[in-house]
Amino acid sequence: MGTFTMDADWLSYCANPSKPEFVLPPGSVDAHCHVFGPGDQFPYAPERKYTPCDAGRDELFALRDLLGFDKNVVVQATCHGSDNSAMLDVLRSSGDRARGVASIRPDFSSDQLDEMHEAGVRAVRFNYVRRLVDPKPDAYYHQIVERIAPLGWHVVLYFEAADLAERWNFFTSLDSLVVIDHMGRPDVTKPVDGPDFELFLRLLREHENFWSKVTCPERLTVTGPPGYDDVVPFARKVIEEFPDRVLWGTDWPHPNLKSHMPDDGKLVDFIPRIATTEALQHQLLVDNPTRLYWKES
Ligand code: 0GY
Repeated sequence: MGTFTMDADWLSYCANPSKPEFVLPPGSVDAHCHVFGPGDQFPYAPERKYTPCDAGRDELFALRDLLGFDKNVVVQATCHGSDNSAMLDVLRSSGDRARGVASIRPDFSSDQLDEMHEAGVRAVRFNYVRRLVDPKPDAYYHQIVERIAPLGWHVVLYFEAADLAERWNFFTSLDSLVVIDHMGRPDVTKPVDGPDFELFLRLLREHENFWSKVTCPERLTVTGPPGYDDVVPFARKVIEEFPDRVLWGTDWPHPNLKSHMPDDGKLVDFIPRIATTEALQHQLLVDNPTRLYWKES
């Protein structure tokens, strides 16, 4: 077990986030966040592509309470590889207020998967972003799909907009529920009704098992904070067309941001700009994530 030095250009999460003006409805779920380490307790993976600042469960729970969320869905971060210990520790410490999205390998035993399920894991993530992981062939993911089928887990996909056409056949062959991270990372300098984003919308229109996270304005924006105005039409479009298949999350502690680090309170204040009615907000923040992650199993 060693000590780790974060990357020289790493931006740490906002140390003193503001209390949001937007009051989250009771039962709201932060459906996309991570923990990093702490590295001396949960070492970072040798094959990682970045070394972050530590950002552990106590900080995550404090943020949850400050922002007014009731629950978290913790997505295994690539800096921990397929060692899910830090994420599982959050789930086990949460008093049933956290669920997990794991990163697994086909050689995980059934006992290991059962234990993860017991702790609150409900999905696996397939990551196609090359700056985060080395690509794997479809056959590798097919093996994982077979492993998780008996548990009823779903699949979370993280890919760049340009990957969608190339991976279309594999993605649409998945018959589990599938959640796409960050709206498939659209290029928000392009028109919302242009061919690239239309392909993404078509995926959701033609495949009712596909959901989308309407997350990460801070990651997708080109015009920048505080308004993230360029991201608004994209997120609004997805929420209004698929109100019962969208999720929202902070993405705390915001890995690999280079331009700025958001104040998480201000990120919450972004929500009413993209979910513009109380009914849409309730679906996005409460009904959808609760149905997906806290259903009886
Ligand atoms: C995100 C985005 C990123 C990183 C990860 O697991 C990860 O390392 O997801 C990224 O760098 O775009 O969803 O947090």
